[in-house]
Amino acid sequence: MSKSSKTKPTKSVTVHDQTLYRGEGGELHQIAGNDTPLLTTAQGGPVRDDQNALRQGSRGPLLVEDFHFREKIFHFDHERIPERVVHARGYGAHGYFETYDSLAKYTRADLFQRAGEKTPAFVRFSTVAGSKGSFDLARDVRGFAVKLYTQEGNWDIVGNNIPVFFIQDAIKFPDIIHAVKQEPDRGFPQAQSAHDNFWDFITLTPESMHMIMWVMSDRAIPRSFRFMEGFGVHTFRFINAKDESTFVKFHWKPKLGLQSVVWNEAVKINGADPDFHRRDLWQAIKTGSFPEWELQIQLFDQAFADRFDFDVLDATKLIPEEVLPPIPVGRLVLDRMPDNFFAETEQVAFMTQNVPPGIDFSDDPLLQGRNFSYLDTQLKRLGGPNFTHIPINAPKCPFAHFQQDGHMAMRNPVGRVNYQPNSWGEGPRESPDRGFPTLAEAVSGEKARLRAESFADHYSQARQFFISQTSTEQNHIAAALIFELSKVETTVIRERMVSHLINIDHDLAGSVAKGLGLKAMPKPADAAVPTRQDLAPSSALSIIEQGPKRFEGRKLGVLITDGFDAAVLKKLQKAITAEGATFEIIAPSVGGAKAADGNNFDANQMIDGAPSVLYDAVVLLVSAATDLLKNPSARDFVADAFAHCKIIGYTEPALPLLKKAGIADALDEGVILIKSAKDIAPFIAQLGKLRVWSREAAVKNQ
Ligand code: HDE
Repeated sequence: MSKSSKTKPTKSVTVHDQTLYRGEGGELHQIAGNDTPLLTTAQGGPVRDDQNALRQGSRGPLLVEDFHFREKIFHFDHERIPERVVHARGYGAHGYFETYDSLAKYTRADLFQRAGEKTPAFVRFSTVAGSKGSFDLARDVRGFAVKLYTQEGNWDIVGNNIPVFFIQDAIKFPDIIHAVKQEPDRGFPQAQSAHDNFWDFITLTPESMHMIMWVMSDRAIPRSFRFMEGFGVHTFRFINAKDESTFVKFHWKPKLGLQSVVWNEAVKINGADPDFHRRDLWQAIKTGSFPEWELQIQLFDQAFADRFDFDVLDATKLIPEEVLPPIPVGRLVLDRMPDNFFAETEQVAFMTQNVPPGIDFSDDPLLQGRNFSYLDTQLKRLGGPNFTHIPINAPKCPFAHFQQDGHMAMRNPVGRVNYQPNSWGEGPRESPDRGFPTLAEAVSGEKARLRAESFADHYSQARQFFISQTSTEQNHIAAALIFELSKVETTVIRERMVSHLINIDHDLAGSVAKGLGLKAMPKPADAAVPTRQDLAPSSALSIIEQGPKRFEGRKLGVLITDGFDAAVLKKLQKAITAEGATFEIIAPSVGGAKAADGNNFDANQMIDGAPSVLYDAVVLLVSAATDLLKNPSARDFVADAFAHCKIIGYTEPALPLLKKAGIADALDEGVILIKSAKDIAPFIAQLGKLRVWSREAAVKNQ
């Protein structure tokens, strides 16, 4: 054996409180001491050297007998499981659901029987189209999947942040998903719907028009998971102890109100912090600001379903909250991040068919198709039928069955009995009283591939959604359509979309046609049913109307430079904390800045790494703008905050920076001078507005 292949300890050193020794090649080895666990192989064998593979001679080939190297690399090579075919990028958290009052009148579901009952929960938020490593601020639907570990088994409400869907029949799901994902020949675009295949499919599928209005609205670019609604989408059923059924729709309402970003901001956030939504949820939970949603339900009977304007089994329709006001029944609180992302968030398996006794399905053909689909996807992703043995998927109530064996079986039965009925008087048995009751619904009809006539109106609710928006939000929808369609290379597809828009709203169609530079207006698309003009606007559909009116849960960015007024900063910090909001200090370097009183304040971010898109409002707490004027990041910081209609606080010496950003002549009520600490209170009072939307038109005309 050559001398250099030995790894005898030569000299011990201490690094970060750990005793290490240097091998002969100079490399550092960790020594397992009394407090440090010994590194072993997966088989438990102690490892002597984890820095060098076994080789012949110091510069020779590696040896096959190195079982430690082989096992380590083998395991690494198999670390990935297939990402979800949809909703691949997601982020989850633990929490609980608390029931307000008994709903025994409507459902026998155990979790709704007792006021104050707490049910453990795991929630995963996601985008739909992008891969696992894609950015958070894609224009996309957000998944809002809730797993409730009830005393009668897991209940998964696998919903979205939009209450309707693109298609009416599950058989079209592979088509819509193929169309939105990367085009198969070129492998792009990633996490974007702005391309020909998507708009080709959409414009050939009029049933998607209602959903498209939502996806082109700011709902598809939420500011945070914490500020978005969740919806069960389909009509479900409650079943009570007398086997009586009531239809039900589920809505999650964020306690902090709704908020989205603007498109230009979304594009920039994706560059500045692709994990913006993940970081936001992580920080909120880690700092004890636990996000909360209220569960509200729309309850109705068959008579309501019969007289309602649309078919309640059609997932492209909603029931306006003004028509059927939702009832608050409980709250969902997220208070704990997973210990391990892979084990929990990646391996969690949601399935629409997971419902406890007291919840039942409707005949919505999309829901029925989903109930069939989700088991397959778990088998593919998690590698075998025992995915309920993974702790995140295991029920938290007593359970017993005769399923056995299979890949990676972790819970193995003991004893002789693995079937029933048996003569040994052992093992679980079914219970007609306590088991899951399926509603004895009478169904009839011929087998056929059919779409009900009652599903045929594709434009009326798309129109209702559009007319329910504030003018700011309507402008955003038009701009989104123009942006997306401008990326579509085939003119006829652009025209086809405008022909659908004519059936939704003439003015919208006109703006989009103009924005796309169409030479002539196309003919309206053929409509199976003419668009209804009589549906009343519903303010529940507008984000701005459902805004928070307070700054709680939001984030202020404070830019400081040497010589700033520490008293103002301290008062600002105190006031923001009292609002339940957070702040970050930004300085030319992360080392911070020295206040006029001589004290140094560390920064959380340096200006080049913290564009204003990362904040809900900003303050320019500077004593002299001289150095900032030379820094393009500082100029963009201000110009973007203004263009994105944010509230800006500034000190007088910051004026040259406002000028440099081109906004000094356009100051409005959202740009607020802070002369001293006593100006903080009026500034904070403005923050609840979140945005000065009237500025948007001014910015356009600048
Ligand atoms: Fe899903 N969907 N989906 N979906 N879906 C999946 O299941 C599917 C639909 C939704 O965070 C997959 O575990 C079909 C509507 C969410 O893990 C897959 C149809 C709604 C999530 C699947 C739909 C959703 C999924 C992929 C058409 C809103 C992420 C990985 C009938 C109400 C859950 C997985 C998580 C995930 C199938 C339509 C929501 C392939 C066939 C409508 C939030 O099984």
